[in-house]
Amino acid sequence: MTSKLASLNQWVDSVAQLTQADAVHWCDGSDAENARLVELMLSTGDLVKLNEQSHPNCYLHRSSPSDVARVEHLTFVCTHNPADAGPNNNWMAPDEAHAEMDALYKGCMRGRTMYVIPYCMGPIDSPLSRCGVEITDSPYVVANMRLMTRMGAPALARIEREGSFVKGLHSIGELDPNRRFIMHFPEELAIQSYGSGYGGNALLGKKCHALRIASYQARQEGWLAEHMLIVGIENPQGETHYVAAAFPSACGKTNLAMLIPPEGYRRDGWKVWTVGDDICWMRPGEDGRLYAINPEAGYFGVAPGTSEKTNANAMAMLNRDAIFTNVGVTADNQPWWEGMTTGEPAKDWQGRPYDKSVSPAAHPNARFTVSAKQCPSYTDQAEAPQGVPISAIVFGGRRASLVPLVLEARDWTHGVLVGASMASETTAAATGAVGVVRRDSMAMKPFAGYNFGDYFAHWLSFDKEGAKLPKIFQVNWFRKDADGKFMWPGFGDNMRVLEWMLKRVTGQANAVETPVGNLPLPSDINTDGLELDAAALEQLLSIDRAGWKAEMASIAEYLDEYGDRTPAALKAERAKIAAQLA
Ligand code: GTP
Ligand code: SPV
Ligand code: MN
Repeated sequence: MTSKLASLNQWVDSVAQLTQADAVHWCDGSDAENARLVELMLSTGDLVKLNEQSHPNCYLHRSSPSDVARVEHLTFVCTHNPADAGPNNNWMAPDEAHAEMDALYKGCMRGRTMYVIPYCMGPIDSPLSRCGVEITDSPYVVANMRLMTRMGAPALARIEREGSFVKGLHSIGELDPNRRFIMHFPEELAIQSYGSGYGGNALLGKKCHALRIASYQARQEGWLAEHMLIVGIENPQGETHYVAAAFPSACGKTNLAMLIPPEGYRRDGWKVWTVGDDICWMRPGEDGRLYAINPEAGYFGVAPGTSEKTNANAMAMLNRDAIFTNVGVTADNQPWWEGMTTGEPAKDWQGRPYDKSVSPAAHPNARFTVSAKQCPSYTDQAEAPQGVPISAIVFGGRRASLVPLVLEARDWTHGVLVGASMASETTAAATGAVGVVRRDSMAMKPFAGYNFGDYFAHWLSFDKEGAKLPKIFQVNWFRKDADGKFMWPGFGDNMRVLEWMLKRVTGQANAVETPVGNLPLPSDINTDGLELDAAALEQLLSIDRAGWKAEMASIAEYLDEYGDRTPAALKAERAKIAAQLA
């Protein structure tokens, strides 16, 4: 097969030539194609079949033990001018990067089939959607891309109509951490990845295209590509407000997107609708509001910690047609991970007999891949070509101290500062130390495809004549007490914080003004049925002025890292707050 687009055919031919692939397979996205790939992977051991009774059509993939997470130190943005990539990215000159990658790709698919995956990020009929083609030698990548994107024939038809697409080339190579690179060429709309089969490194539609390349395009075209969930909150009057929330990797997006409200809320008629759990593309509509789509069609979610208690919606969607990566299994081959409330592990994620003193059953960054439509709280609005209007933007992270449960930014500029100065503890989603607090602006530190200084300016530029921008909030579900325990119950109870935020949007809730933002009084939070003592809530909603003074000094240094590219308005906003705290 070939396509009707000469430029696509030429690129596919040139890659086949370079990689010396044995065969070229154009993916149509059909069930029959998927079934053949699954058979192939079962025969090679790439997949292990899970219990057909409890988990029909579910499979386990055990990755190479040194290929379990994103590799930020091996991820590059290759622009002609290094300053365009910015200090927030690793940079390599495009010529040098191409030479490096061509050497790795040369002959790398000998004996392998090269799969050509046309995909669309976003609903096929949405003007906000964008397409790409990923070439890969990994059937596991094909199976995951089929769940995570609109892949195959309809995407190819759109690509042929539009004539342009993002070119993504991926090979698992030898899965050698010393021969591994994730390269981005935003000026060429191209991605080149080698040596890893892991999600964020290998499913190129996801972080590489929908965040790094898309954020670069979005700046040029006046929209935003963000590491955000999108969730709809329906109140008892039947009105639905959509919230977009940016939390760093493994900091709670999937859980907030699928939240089940506490019993009292459900009785009163509150409902929660899932639009997306990881990526949000937003653009101003004709009425001045921001409209958002979820460019993805599936969830590539963190398994550990997911349970009937924390995320019953996720548990319900994971009992059929799902791929599990690096989880443990029970004696009867059901998937198992830490936090699960039933069953017990027999084998760990590397297939060894489970021994708690050797390894957890699941790798801390074990993941599931599943179609979004299987989530009980999924809404048809996620397919709306025009997107959903956003009423509130939320920034959050893991902060054991300082950051209160919730605060509201005074205005857009203050909100952009709140997002830009976010910090969070690192997690197992990327290789490297876990639990180290680092600045992670808008949860985009690993994902912005250009200089953060320019990115902050782009955010500020949305505040213009006629704009009806969402309110901006900051949350922190992860405050810890002196014993190191989480102070806030989190999960479903986060609904209590969402209610306050949405009532601020509609002018129905109170707030107290402080230099760092507006906070609820404890009495402004609905605590019916909540098991939390009054002193803890008081502490979660208080501002430590000395701590914030130090934070503001540290934020000043951080903003200076981007030199002249940091907008003066952002520095002025920070200076104003610092002066009020002094
Ligand atoms: P990525 O897919 O990596 O972008 O992550 P994510 O932001 O979607 O994170 P996810 O919702 O999967 O949560 C990661 C971990 O945080 C899981 O182990 C959750 O159980 C835990 N978590 C999520 N929400 C809360 C919360 O409100 N409180 C606490 N204490 N833990 C939470
Ligand atoms: C993340 O790390 O933020 C993820 C998983 O959502 S990955 O697709 O690997 O980026
Ligand atoms: Mn993510």
